[in-house]
Amino acid sequence: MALQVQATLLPSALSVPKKGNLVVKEPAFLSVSQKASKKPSSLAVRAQVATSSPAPAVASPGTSTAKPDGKKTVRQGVVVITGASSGLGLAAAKALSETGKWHVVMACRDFLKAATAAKAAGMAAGSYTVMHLDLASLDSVRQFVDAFRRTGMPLDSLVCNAAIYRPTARTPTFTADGYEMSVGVNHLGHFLLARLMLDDLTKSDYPSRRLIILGSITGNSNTLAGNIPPKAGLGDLRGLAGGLRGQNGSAMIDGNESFDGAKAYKDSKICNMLTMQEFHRRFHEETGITFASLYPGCIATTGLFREHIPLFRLLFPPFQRFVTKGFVSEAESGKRLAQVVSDPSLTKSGVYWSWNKDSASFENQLSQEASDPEKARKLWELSEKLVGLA
Ligand code: LMG
Ligand code: NDP
Ligand code: PMR
Repeated sequence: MALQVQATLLPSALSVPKKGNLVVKEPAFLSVSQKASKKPSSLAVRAQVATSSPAPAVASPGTSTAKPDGKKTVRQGVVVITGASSGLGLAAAKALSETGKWHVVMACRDFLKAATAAKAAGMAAGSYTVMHLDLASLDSVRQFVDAFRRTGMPLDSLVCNAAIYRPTARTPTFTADGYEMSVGVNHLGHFLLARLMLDDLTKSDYPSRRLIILGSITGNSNTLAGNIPPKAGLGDLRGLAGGLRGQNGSAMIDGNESFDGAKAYKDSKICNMLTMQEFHRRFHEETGITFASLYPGCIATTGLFREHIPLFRLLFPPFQRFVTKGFVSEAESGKRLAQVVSDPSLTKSGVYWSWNKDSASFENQLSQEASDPEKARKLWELSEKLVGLA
């Protein structure tokens, strides 16, 4: 039976609770392993839960272990990165796994793509685990959280990185729950994930626990890039309040009748940056968790632009490299995100990090709208309703 198969795939050092609320209905993530099992490759066998042996050195959640010489070493941290199958997420997963200090849980919608990407990137077996997460389905988000908890791993850092961008779309597409796809995946799926996993972060005994949500320059109208049309803007959030459903109302957050895929993405990035700050206001003092966002630079070569017209995809990297000089490589952006996850100098909470020309990090200024506390509160409350938390 699927659940038993899953259990046998767990690294030996991890345990599955003997009883407890195992999901009766077969969770969506298991169907991936069924699909995977048609292909009897080693990747397919690894599908699902935990990858690779040796098991992650995180089974006993003690903060530190005393060495014979009396010095204490911090245990390996566990970081969950959504959308780690390509671009920034993959580069950060690789950078963190290479330090040996982190076990990376790659939370991805396409299990085989993620497993193949990790191998192709040269990530060492045992340094990562691939798990299924489709942010376009709130059920999948909940199932991911259950599945993660059943591995027994602690959660020390969560990176909400996945995103989709539909630059030329003039009609909306929808998530399983009926919300416009860009905001549904980039904001609402992550909002639910982060809210649920806040508990896990709170329980962690790791010295610095962090929740990181990717922002972007294009959501900030205090920059040139943020003024390229279509400009981001949430208005009074009436479209979100109406449920972002195209048929019975607007699919745009601001309630505009006509759909614009590029704007929907930029709007979702404002939501990401507002959400980070609202988390900070509500939970930083109480939990000590660091909440942060960042603009990693313009990573013009990633899969984010896959739906853009071919001419754009051809010209965008040289344009950013030579004209705006905002270009960064995937590897460099991965190092930047890895810093926000683990650098001891980046523990300040509520910060939107950026990097200067010398690749030095600094606390950047958000636009007025992306730092409006009233809007953040309203966004939080509306989002809670849409994901079923209120
Ligand atoms: C919207 O258009 C679409 O409507 C929407 O559907 C969606 O796709 C959205 O964000 C995505 O884009 C927005 C944009 C389209 O419209 C505008 O920006 C309006 C202004 C248009 C002005 C275009 C002029 C182009 C001139 C570029 C140079 C500006 C440089 C300023 C700084 C100068 C410093 C010296 O705009 C576009 O799509 C334009 C395409 C942008 C990407 C490619 C631009 C190529 C420019 C030249 C490439 C050079 C290659 C490098 C060579 C370097 C050699 C040293
Ligand atoms: P990529 O397209 O390379 O990576 C996006 C990742 O998100 C992929 O792994 C993709 O999975 C995953 N994803 C998409 N939809 C879902 C879903 N429904 N459920 C789970 N995962 C999903 O883009 P980038 O690496 O460029 O983007 C990463 C982050 O960086 C985004 O948050 C983006 O907004 C941000 N960013 C990017 C910039 C850039 O210049 N590229 C600039 C500023 C911010 P799959 O591989 O299966 O498609
Ligand atoms: Mg933009 C001045 C610097 C600068 C920077 C740092 C970016 C980043 N861009 C800049 C300028 C310009 N861009 C200018 C002058 C133009 C007009 C030619 C321009 C156009 C442009 C387009 C059409 N830029 C884009 C697009 C996209 O489709 C990208 C987008 O908006 O995605 C939402 C994009 C981006 N520019 C950036 C960055 C980082 C992006 C990727 C978007 C993101 O993830 O936020």
